[in-house]
Amino acid sequence: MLTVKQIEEIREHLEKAQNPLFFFDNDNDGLTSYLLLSRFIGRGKGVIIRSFPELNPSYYRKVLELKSDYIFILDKPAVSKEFLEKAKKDNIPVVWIDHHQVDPPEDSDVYYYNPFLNDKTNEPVSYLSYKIANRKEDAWLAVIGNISDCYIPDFYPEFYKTYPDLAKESPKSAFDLLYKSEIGRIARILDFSLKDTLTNVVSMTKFMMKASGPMDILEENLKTKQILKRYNEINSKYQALMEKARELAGKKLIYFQYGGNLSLSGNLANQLIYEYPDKTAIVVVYINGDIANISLRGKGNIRKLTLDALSGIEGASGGGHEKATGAKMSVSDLPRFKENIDRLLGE
Ligand SMILES: [Mn+2]
Repeated sequence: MLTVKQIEEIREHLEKAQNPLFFFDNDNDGLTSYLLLSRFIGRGKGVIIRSFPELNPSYYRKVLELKSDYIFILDKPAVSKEFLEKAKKDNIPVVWIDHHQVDPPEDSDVYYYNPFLNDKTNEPVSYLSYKIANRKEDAWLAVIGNISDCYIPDFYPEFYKTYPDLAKESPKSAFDLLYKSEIGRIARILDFSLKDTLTNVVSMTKFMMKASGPMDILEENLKTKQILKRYNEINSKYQALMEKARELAGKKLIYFQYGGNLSLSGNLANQLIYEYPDKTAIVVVYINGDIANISLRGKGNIRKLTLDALSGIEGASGGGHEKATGAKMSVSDLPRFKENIDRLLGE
């Protein structure tokens, strides 16, 4: 966890910022972190990060365009040096809050916060953001971000008291809520709406900035129409992919590969490990052009497995948490990667 002093420091940065720009990871943890912090100060613009694995320097354009005086980076494990240098040159403070298992940035001028560096814990950034903002009325947003990142927060019982119809009194796990409750369905709706066009993501975040509770998302009206439409479209494709992936379940491994223009590998990998908790490894490969983006889950040390399977593959990158990682490589290296996985699992 972050220390009380660190939480207070972040609060001070937020209060100082007159026109902050929040760059957030393109998932529910990133989204709700941005919403929690921005709702707390009642100002700030948000930009979803779609570059992987780094926050690209091209995103700096937004800082100039919006004349931001502060940069917050949420739930992104890597930021390009060039981006940080540009901010430094323009004298714009960078506050970077993350929870991945990574080394701190080399540049000591960055205000960097990561619970992993304190005590090896990795509470979601939306959990940290909730503790920073400390607005009880926004607990539902934090719960959405937390369960999407496989975490049940200590304030869950209070949330349950407010919204008993949307949740479970004693969930078996965070994913039990994500896949088997109404608040989980709302989280999945938001997650898929993050995969919409940039214009639609911007209107969704504007809507979410004012939303007063989780039911606002389910209510069909002009503002939610596109969010629900996008969810239904993606969900039907997603369910078809889940069907195919289930058929590939081996003894220790599920190795599933698909293509197209919609990246769902993280979502698929999460649901597969929820449905198949005994598999040593779940590997979901998303192919887009020459690039393969891979999501890995499993019951052992998946971080080690990922890094071992990548060793010797030039230009490949990857990392993440002990139980959940991502990797990226050229499609031509996939056979070698698959071989490595098989060898490491002894299949
Ligand atoms: Mn994330």
